[in-house]
Amino acid sequence: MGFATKAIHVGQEPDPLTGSVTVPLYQTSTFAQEAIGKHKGYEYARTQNPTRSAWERNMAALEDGTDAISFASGMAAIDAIARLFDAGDHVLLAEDMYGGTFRLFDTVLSRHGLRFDTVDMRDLDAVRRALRLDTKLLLTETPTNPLMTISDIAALAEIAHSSGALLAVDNTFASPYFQRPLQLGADIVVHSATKYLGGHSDLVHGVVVVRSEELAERLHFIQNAVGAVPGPFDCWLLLRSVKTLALRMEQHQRNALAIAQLCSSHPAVERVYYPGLPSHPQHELAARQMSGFSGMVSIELGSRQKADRFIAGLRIVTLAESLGGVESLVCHPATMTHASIPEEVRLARGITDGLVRLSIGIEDSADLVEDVRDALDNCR
Ligand code: P1T
Repeated sequence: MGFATKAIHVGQEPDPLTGSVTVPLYQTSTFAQEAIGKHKGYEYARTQNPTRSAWERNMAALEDGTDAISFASGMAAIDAIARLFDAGDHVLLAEDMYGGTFRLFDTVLSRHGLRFDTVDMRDLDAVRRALRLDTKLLLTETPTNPLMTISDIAALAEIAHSSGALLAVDNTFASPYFQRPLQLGADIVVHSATKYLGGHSDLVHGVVVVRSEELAERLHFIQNAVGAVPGPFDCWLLLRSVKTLALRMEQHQRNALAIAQLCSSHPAVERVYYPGLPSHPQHELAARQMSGFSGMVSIELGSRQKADRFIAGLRIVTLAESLGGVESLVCHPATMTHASIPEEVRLARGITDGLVRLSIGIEDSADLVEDVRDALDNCR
């Protein structure tokens, strides 16, 4: 079955009771039981909810996994992955990733005894050197937020497995439409479903997908025991959103390429980060492991003053955190999404005061090109 067919039909079969072609919204906290210990498989909505189960079945199919486990946010999903491990275990994190993920390990999980190091996941020798006997997990993002670096998923899976560790990939930027890490050897995929999966900037949600029954069982246990579960309405919205994921991703990509090309030839831009450009240092790897390059473009303008002028000059693209929605957004990573990273670390990684990140939406391409061109002209 093709991706778009799966997105529309898996877990989304007509309701056997009424024929409703959309999955019913079970907005309930609990389920009536016939007698003590006699029920229809649903007891309490933290543990199971039929709308949530339908969404998890759908998501498992989209990532070519066997099971999905959903959470109240992307951060809750990443936290659940970390809870698979014990105090004293060691995790290798990608150097360049969402600031909130770094903050979770740095300020919360490390207090509970989980140890971690960061490493440039592009450098496979550095990854091998950073492995320790007690390393249990490699967690990478690809493309990364906000510098669009690419991790070689198959190579990292081999390195992780050769030392008995698991590989988890945050697939938020690519979406399962353009990249399926489980097929490339990863053990765990995680998404901030707030982004492309939700697609309309109207919900916060996270989801983990696996292909091992044992991992699925342990993650469902954590989901229920910790309780960072999503509400059924958000799961219902996601079932609706993914029906158009394939169409949306094509348009995100088309528009992003147009913007990346414009920025590449505009004198106000010092550097463009977009894996779909042949000039991206890892374009070949991206083309090998992704079927498209998604809708995120970062640009280096050289100074905070120019970034301010660029952002002030935009009329359609809105200044806001987040990404992956139908509307184009712009963000200043240094003061917004990556503000929790110490300044010297941030600057060393290239997240400068002149870096601006664009989440290119699905508006008319010509309108976006005009908006970004005018704003770039404004900041010279
Ligand atoms: O916001 P939340 O749904 O909890 O997801 C966290 C998260 C995880 N992984 C990646 C790659 C992310 O980009 C995010 C959230 N990112 C933003 C809010 C942002 O603007 O980059």
